[in-house]
Amino acid sequence: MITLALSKGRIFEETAPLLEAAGITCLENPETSRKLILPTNRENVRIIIVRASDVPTYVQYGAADLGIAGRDVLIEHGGTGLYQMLDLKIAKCRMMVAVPEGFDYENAVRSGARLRIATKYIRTAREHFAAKGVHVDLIKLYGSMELAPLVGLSDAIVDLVSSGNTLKANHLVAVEEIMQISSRLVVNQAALKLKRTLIQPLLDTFAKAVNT
Ligand code: PRT
Ligand code: MG
Repeated sequence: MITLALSKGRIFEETAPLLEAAGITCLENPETSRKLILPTNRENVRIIIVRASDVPTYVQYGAADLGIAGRDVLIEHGGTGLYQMLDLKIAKCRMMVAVPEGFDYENAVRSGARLRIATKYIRTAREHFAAKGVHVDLIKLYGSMELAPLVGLSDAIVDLVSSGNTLKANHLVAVEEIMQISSRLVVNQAALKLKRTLIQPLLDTFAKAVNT
């Protein structure tokens, strides 16, 4: 049996066609089903539905053999116990620094001001500003970072941007790109050795599906 950890929403939706290419169909819709372990048409493959940021943890401990998670999530997790096998080029977005319209970010950076940054991505933000030599106070949030500068919790945010509509609706502007994000297939290191005959064909079809 191989177990694949996915989060519902965009990652599940964008993974489904790759799974189809590998001949795997999930037999239940995670958006409507309350089940957390979903069967597939292949009796030796099952899918577990977990929170996006929990995917690497399930794979790290071998509770799932494989998982799909954003580069953002993998960086925050640290990658212990994981092989990062494949960039699936799905769920693409950019990790950005954003500030309220009218806030002079360049000037704040140049003048050496200490910046308060609200983010869910503490590790990524810390490394980014350390590399720039900017002093920051990081404020950890779990969601809706966009609100923080509007109510005076922070000067800026570090968050993911795809269409840019959320920033625009909240009168924020992106001022710096930290990195490009896409989702990666990760594999438990022990599972890759012990279940190679089951896992390798899946990796091969995924790789082929990504590049077509
Ligand atoms: O939602 P939940 O709190 O359970 O967890 P999650 O937000 O981590 O999960 P999910 O399913 O929303 O995101 C899973 C992965 O999708 C992330 O880890 C990213 O790698 C990737 N991804 C791609 C995104 C986006 N695009 C994205 N736009 N994740 C989040 N967003 C959010 C962003 O944080 C912001 O609030 O969408 C908003 C901005 O979108 P635009 O289109 O208005 O710019
Ligand atoms: Mg989300």
